[in-house]
Parts: sequence; C-alpha cells; structure tokens
Amino acid sequence: RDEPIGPGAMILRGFAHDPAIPAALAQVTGTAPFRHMQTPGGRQIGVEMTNCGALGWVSDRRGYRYEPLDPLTGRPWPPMPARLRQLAAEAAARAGFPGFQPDACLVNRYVPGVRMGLHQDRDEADMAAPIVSVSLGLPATFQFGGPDRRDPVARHALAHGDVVVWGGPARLNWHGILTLRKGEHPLTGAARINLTFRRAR
Ligand code: MD3
Ligand code: FE
Repeated sequence: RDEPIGPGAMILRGFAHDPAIPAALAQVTGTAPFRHMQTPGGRQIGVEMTNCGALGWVSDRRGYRYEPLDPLTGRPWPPMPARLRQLAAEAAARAGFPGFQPDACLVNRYVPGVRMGLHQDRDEADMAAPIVSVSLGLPATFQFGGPDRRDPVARHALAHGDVVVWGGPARLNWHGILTLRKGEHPLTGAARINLTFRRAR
C-alpha cells in the first residue's frame, strides 16, 4: 500500500477510504462554495476551488496568497473538519512527518477537460511542513518532477481514496495534473476532488 515515488514523496493507496469524508466535504462546500478564481494575469483558473481551515489559498489580480476570509462571502473559511485534519496528520506521520498541524486545506474540483499545469507550491511560510493530498472521485494522472523545472517528469495514476504526502526534499518539486478524462463516480459524479492540507504560516 505504501508506494515511495521519490525522496520525501509517498503514495498511500486507499488511505482515505473513509465513509465520513463526503459529509465533511459537504459541510465545507455548503458554506464556501466552489468558484473559479482569476490569475494575476486576469485569466480564469480552470479548476474550481474553495478552502477550509484558518487560512485559504486565494488567487486574483493582486496575486497568490493565503487569506483568513473567503473573498466571496467576507466571512472566515469554514473550519477544517476534525476527521479530515486527523486523516492528514495520520498520513503525514506514516510517511515520516510526525506532528503535522495543517492550518489550510485547499479543495480543488476538476471536471473532464480541466487540467492543472506544472507548478511549484511556494506560497507557504513553513517549507519544513509537508503537503498532504487526498484524491476523491474520478481518477487522474499526476505529474511529478523535481525541484528544477527541467527535471524529468514521472506520471502516476491517482484513484479515489489515494493519499499522497510530499515533504523534505520533495517539497518544492514541480507537479501537475493531466487533463481529466470523462467518467462518472458514485461519490462525486463527473468530477475529481482533491484536498491539499498545508501549513501556510
Ligand atoms: C508535490 N493540486 O493544489 S495535489 C495544488 O490534484 C495541486 O489538485 C493537485 O497541485 C491536485 O497545488 C496535485 C498534489 C501536490 C500538492 C502539493 C505538492 C503535489 C505536490 C507540493 C510539492 C510537491
Ligand atoms: Fe500544487
């Protein structure tokens, strides 16, 4: 079940097969709905996003950053459901990062035709903490490179319930998601949902 994919990176297959997750997710998206954000260049991001936790990742004309308030409602992001926080901490510990205390969870929603191009996650203040991702719904192909943009990129299939942990030497690796293919999943319908747990400050 534990599948190391490079130094500091591990896939935990099926680690998030927990029947409590759908309700926890519905609690978040009921308060802070999915929305398209804008890039600083003024383009719309194809992936729909929302957040839970003390801080949420936001992109608009002013840039990328973490904010305590949802710009759509002006209210704090919904709390991180305790079960989700616990799942992320357990996954991090299993991958060699004990004591992970995420304060932000970015929730991404992909529908068929949508992708996330290769990028680095560098908006977090604490690069010592790992990032934990939980894949739900339709399968996707994850692209995983190295710390240099020119490093070779490997592909890994991610299915419903898979959890991936990145930290230490992998924390600034380039990564992305290939264009989502058509399909239906009993939990999410024609979509893939990814939760990324982060320590933003
Ligand atoms: C590797 N999300 O939200 S999660 C993102 O499936 C993001 O929605 C993708 O990339 C998704 O920023 C991939 C996997 C992920 C997240 C952070 C990483 C992989 C990472 C940070 C460093 C290295
Ligand atoms: Fe990322």
